[in-house]
Amino acid sequence: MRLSRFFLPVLKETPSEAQIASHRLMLRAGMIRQEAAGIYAWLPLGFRVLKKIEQIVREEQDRAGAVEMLMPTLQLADLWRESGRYDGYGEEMLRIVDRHEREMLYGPTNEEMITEIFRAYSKSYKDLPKILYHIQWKFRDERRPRFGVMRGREFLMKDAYSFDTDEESARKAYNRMFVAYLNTFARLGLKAVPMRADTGPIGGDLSHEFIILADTGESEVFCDSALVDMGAPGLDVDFNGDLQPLVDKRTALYAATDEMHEPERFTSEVPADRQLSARGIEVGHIFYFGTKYSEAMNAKVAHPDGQERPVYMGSYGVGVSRLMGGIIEAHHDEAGCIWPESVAPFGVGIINLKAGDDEADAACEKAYLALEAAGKEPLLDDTADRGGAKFARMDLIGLPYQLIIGPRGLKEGKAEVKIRATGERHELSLEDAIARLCEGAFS
Ligand code: 5CA
Repeated sequence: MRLSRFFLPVLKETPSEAQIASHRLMLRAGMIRQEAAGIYAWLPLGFRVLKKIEQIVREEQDRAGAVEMLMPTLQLADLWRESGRYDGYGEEMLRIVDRHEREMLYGPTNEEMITEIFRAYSKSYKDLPKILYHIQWKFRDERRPRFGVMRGREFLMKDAYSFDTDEESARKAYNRMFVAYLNTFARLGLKAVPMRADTGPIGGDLSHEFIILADTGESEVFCDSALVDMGAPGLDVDFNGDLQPLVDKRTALYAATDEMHEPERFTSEVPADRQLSARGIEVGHIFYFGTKYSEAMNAKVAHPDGQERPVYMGSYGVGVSRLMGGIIEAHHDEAGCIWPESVAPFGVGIINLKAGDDEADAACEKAYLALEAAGKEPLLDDTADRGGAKFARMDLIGLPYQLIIGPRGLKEGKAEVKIRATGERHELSLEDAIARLCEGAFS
């Protein structure tokens, strides 16, 4: 992409309404624009990151054996009357009436709809187990939308739903999602800690929130610090094998959100130097709720003995749009964002220090085409702005690598590579710089 053609409305001033770094940086770097309280337009730079996050979430769901589909945002109120949640959900639900006076709502979650779809087609134990998911916009009329995309009213969620014949098999689905989440968040450059959590309006008796630690997080959490540095299981884990040991290894250590916190257990079980009480951002939440919805909505399958019984279910959410705020909270400095390579909107920023100079233009063009062909998604700053403005903007948008090309360096055949995360600079021949960036040699 050439910056002269792109749409990157960078703000000079720090917007006064933004209280946390990720919100400030997303506004300043022209990633989002607020259209109403808690409702955002995703500008091109932000949209690119959102798509990358979404894709990683998708790949790890697929790897764990979940199957993607897409359900609508609008739902019939009657569906929610079947489960008994229509009245109980309260003011957070955005209720809509269509031209035929039919009561509808903008979905805050999809347990009812997926249960309705499942029961329409699946009648036998032979159809199970199944995990279905979609990545779709949700609406919750939060009383206090704040911190930008962290607590929005309209937000993008991945929600998966599992269907099993019994509790033991449902537990395996829960474990699959548990492990998939650890791998997902690690790929996004995050250390997410699974914590025992309250089930709230989703219901059920087993639930974990996945929390990334950040001072600006909305949740208060308590955990054994050893959990924070425990790595993810890794992409080679066998999802058909026994995942229980991987889950047990993590759930054996104390970790709880404030609703589930037991101060006495915490101080007696966790060695004093590992007692971590901190704030965190909830980026995922998984629930096992057995037959809560299947019983209410009559979603049954015939078992081998010919008896029909309600299916055992769980639901598994990831806050896809919230993750973008979470990633920035974890990866930024005074100058701007520092994207992990896996979600960076572009891979390399090429700065032409003198657009209009034939030699500089030709060198930038050469680098641009080579990086583009190598799949590195370059962003070429070919604007007429001053060098200082270009450096500041490139730091602000936080691409992992910068390739700086100007007439002075070119006289000696040189260009500069800057690593955004460390500030490290390498002076190289233009050819070497291009070749090494194409190879990913600085990763
Ligand atoms: N049906 C279940 C799981 S699929 C469910 O809705 N779970 S949830 O309520 O915990 O939401 C799942 C995830 O969505 C949360 O972990 C959080 O990361 C994200 N989320 C929830 N509310 C918001 C919000 N207002 N703004 C941004 N993200 C949100």
